[in-house]
Amino acid sequence: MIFDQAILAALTRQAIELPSWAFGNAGTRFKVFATPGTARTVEEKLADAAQVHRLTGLAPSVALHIPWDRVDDFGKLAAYADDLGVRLGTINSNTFQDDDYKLGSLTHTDPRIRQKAIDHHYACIDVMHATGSGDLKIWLPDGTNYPGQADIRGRQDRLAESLRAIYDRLGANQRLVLEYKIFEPYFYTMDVPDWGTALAHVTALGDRAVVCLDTGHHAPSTNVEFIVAQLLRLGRLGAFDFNSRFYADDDLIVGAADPFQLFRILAEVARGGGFDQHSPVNFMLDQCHNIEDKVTGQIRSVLNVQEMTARALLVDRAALTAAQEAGDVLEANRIFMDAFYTDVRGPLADWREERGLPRDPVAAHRASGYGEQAARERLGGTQAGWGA
Ligand code: PSV
Ligand code: MN
Repeated sequence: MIFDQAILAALTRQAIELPSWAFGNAGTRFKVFATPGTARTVEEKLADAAQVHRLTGLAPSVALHIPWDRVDDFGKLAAYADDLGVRLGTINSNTFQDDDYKLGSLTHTDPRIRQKAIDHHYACIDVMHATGSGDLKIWLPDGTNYPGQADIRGRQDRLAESLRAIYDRLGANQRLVLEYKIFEPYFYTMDVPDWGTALAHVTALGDRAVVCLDTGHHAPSTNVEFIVAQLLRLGRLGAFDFNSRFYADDDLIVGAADPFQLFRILAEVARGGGFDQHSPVNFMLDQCHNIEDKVTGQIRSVLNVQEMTARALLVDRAALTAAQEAGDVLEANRIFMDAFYTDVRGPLADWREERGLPRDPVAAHRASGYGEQAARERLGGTQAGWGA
C-alpha cells in the first residue's frame, strides 16, 4: 500500500460538497440541452446526489441555491436528505436573476434595492437555521460595463455596509463565505473581482467571514495555488468552488482541463493544513454538465478530486523541505513531480473495496440502471435548469 496511516486518515475524512444545480439542465447562453431523467425538483436533485455519495463515499452534503431550491418546509427537506444519507450544506444566495438588480444589488445606489438584496440574504439565513447549514455563500454579480458608468469607490462603501448588515444577522456558528470573480456578468468592473477585494471585505467583517475560491474565476495564467497558500496562511480560505476551465468560467469537470493545476492547488492545501481534521475549508464543486450525463459527471468529479488529493498527500514533505533548504532546485522539483506522476487509481480502488464501495463507481453507476429508471419515472413536470 502506497498510503501511510496519515494519508489514509485524510482520505477517509475527505468530503466534497455537491452543487444541487449540477443535477439540473445547463448550457450556455446559446442553448440549454434537456436530457431524459433530469431532476425536476430539489428532492430529485438530492436523490441524484445521494447516488453519487452511495457509490463513492465522498459526497455527504449538497449545496442549495436560493431561490432555485426553495421549498415551503426546509426542515422537512433536511429530514428527507438525511433519509437519503446526505445532508444539506452551503446555502448560496442569488441576486443575479431579478430585473431590480440590473445596476447592482448589495451595491445599488437605491437604498430600496439594497435592502431588498439584504432581505434576500436574511431569508437565506432563515433557511440555514431550518437546514442546519453553516455557510452562507455570496457570489455577487454586481459590476459595470462602461468606464464612468458608476462610482467604483462608492460601490465598495455600499458593499461594505450591506455585507455588515448580513454578517451581523448570522448565528454564532454560521459563516459568511464571499466569492470573487474577475468578470461576468459585467465586463468593465466587478465589485468583488479578486481575492484581495474579497479578503479586504471579510477581514473587516470578522472571524466568521471567509473567502471562497472558485477555480474558474481568475485571469488566464493566474497562479491559483499561490492564492490558496496565502489565504490558508491568513486563515481566510473558507471554501473552494471546484471546476476546470480552458478559457474563462467554463464550469467543466474539475481536473479535466488541467490536472496538474489541480495537483498544485491541492499540494498547497496539504501544505497549509487544509486536509487536517478540523480544517475550515469546505471543498465544493461548482459545475454545469451541459452535454455529459450529470450523475456520472459528478461521480467523475469527486473521483478526480480524490485522486489529486491522494497524489498531493504523497509529496514527500521531509525530503522536499530538505531539498528546498539545501537549495537543490532540481531535486525539489523532482520530488514534487514524482508525487504528481504517481498513479493512485489502483490503491484508491482498493481503498473503496475495503469500505464496501465499488472499485469503479462510474461502471457501478452505469450498471445500476439508476439513469434508465430516472428517465422512465421522471415524466411530466418541468426539468430543473440553471436559472429555473
Ligand atoms: C458564479 O459564476 C458562480 O461561480 C457562483 O458560485 C454562482 O452561485 C454559481 O456560479 C452558479 O453556478
Ligand atoms: Mn462559483
